[in-house]
Amino acid sequence: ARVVVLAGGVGGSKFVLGVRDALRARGLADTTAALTVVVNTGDDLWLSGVRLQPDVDSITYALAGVNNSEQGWGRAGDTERVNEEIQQWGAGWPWFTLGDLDLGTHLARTGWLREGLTPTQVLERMSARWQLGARLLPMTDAEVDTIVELNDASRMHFQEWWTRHRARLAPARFENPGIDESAPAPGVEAAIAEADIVLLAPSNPVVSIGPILAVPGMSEALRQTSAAVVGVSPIIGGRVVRGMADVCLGAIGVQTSAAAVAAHYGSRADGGVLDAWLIGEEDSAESAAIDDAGIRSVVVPLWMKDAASSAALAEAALSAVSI
Ligand code: GDP
Ligand code: FO1
Ligand code: CA
Repeated sequence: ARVVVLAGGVGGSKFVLGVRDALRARGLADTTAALTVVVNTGDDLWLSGVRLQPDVDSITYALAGVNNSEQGWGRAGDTERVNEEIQQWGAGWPWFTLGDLDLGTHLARTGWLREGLTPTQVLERMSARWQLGARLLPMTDAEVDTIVELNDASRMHFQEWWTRHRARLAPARFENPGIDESAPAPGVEAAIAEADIVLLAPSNPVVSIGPILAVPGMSEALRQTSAAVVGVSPIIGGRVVRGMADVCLGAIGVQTSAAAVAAHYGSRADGGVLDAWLIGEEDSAESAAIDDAGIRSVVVPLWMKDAASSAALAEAALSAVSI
């Protein structure tokens, strides 16, 4: 089976680990050729002269088994010596920590970008260090950081809004400057076209899946593929289980419910991107509304609390259609 997953950081990486395990359980010894992950690069940023790609790194580190799983970003066992020095210089952001090992990644990446490699080529190089069991592609090679506009029309980088202000400043809207002129990274459209199934990870619908779908050509690729498109709800029991995705949803006028997010993505039969939508038992009362919107709802346990539950969720997504 050729599987494509669209994914952000924390929810994305837990789900992608589950998909890799589910494919292995189906008897695929080497999952690299079978599993392509299209990763959100909308929350990337320049800081202290280096390019950060939080979601790309979360997924890479998680697949390599070197991630800090409590934190959800960064490396396990990292130290902060260089960060303290950056702060002493008054550089960087006092509310944003760059771990020493993590900085090694950013320096390597930035060096390669400066030498002229594209983000796709850089990610290919970085993927080669470990046996990831997946091919990772950035959603686009263009730089399309996310900017948050507040009600008073002031603007700031998404990372400042999210990590410094913890999403407590009401957002009026999210923008990805340059995204309208961007294109899917090389290989993305072909992977979607040739897939047997495309999965939307339970990632933030606004700032993780949103930017991926906003890359011109991406939604069309999802609508045109002969593969089924199956999404997994990041909302369980009417709540975001972690993070501040509810604040993001509010800014685009979408309720924090499994059915509202499904309706936001829309039915593929009706100009949207979904054929099926996995929701939790907690939200099973919303099944009818989802089915009525032309999206087949499937009720499964949605909690990814360990490797086994993540793999079970991924297997449920894979078997939501016959592949
Ligand atoms: P980020 O880029 O690090 O913010 O991570 P993502 O966008 O990939 O995922 C964040 C979302 O993951 C959150 O909004 C949660 O709703 C969702 N999430 C986290 N843990 C779980 C889980 O165990 N199950 C499900 N279904 N969703 C989860
Ligand atoms: N998130 C934080 O809440 N605080 C941090 O200091 C922080 C540092 C950081 C460094 C590198 C990286 O790749 C990610 C980092 N994150 C940090 C996480 C991250 O930026 C956000 O959680 C996501 O972008 C939101 O999706
Ligand atoms: Ca993210």
